[in-house]
Amino acid sequence: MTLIPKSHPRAKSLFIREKLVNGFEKGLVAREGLLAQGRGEAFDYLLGEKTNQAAKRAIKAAAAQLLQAQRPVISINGNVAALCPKEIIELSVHIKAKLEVNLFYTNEKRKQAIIKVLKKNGATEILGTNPKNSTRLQGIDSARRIVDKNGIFTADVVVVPLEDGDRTMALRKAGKKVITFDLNPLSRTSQTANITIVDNVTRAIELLSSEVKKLAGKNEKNLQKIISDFNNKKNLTENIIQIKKNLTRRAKIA
Ligand code: PTJ
Repeated sequence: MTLIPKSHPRAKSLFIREKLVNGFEKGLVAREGLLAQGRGEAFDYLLGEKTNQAAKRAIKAAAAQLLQAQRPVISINGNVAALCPKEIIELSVHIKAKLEVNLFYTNEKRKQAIIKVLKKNGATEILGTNPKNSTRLQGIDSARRIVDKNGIFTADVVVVPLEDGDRTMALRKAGKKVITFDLNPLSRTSQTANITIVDNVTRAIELLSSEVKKLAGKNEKNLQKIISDFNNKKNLTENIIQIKKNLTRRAKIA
């Protein structure tokens, strides 16, 4: 473990990186997960490493969507298990969502390590672990096509943090609402999800739980209005404009 001085101007980002590297060393994260983190860091840097207004709006819409869901499921991959296992489980408790381990770079040993971490952090039921309950989601070639009959397959709303491109489209085609956390507003997942939270999952996940608690008392009509007032394309464009502004500002300083 590297010692990161708290006074370092980018200490928070370096702590996130450290969590991911620790997760890799514990066998939770795929090697490719380190590359995904690098890509995320680049976008986080360009976005100013903070939760912007567009992300806050997406978080509110996601909270409303999750409170309306009948069968919500949170999909867990290696990066998420390393970065925020406790916070993901807390969210699942607030919205009564099932947790399903679903890996792109499938590997039984890694899956078991992820399950262990989730259990250590309080998860009681974890789907995606019993081959007898598995089935295929149409329209994907990767290992992500194998899903749990009682989980993602029958879910109405699926949360897919840090996702690769194909599955979001397949989930949409299967009639599901998709919520993602993705720092890259240009990614296929960002562009095809119903609600894209363009923020670091480590910052946004707790904000989402807080928003769920805030909106929990709202009636169906109010929740529906929050969802229909939200425009994902417009929100993504705002993030792209934000990146452009930050780049221009930095170019002027240089
Ligand atoms: O554990 P597995 O096998 O399921 O694999 C997980 C990874 C993440 C390796 C896999 O899904 C993958 O390769 O994803 P991609 O295609 O690299 O996409 C990940 C997206 O998440 C990219 O657009 C990144 O910018 C973004 N990202 C990376 N870190 C974060 C992030 N978004 C939010 N918060 C982060 N911390």
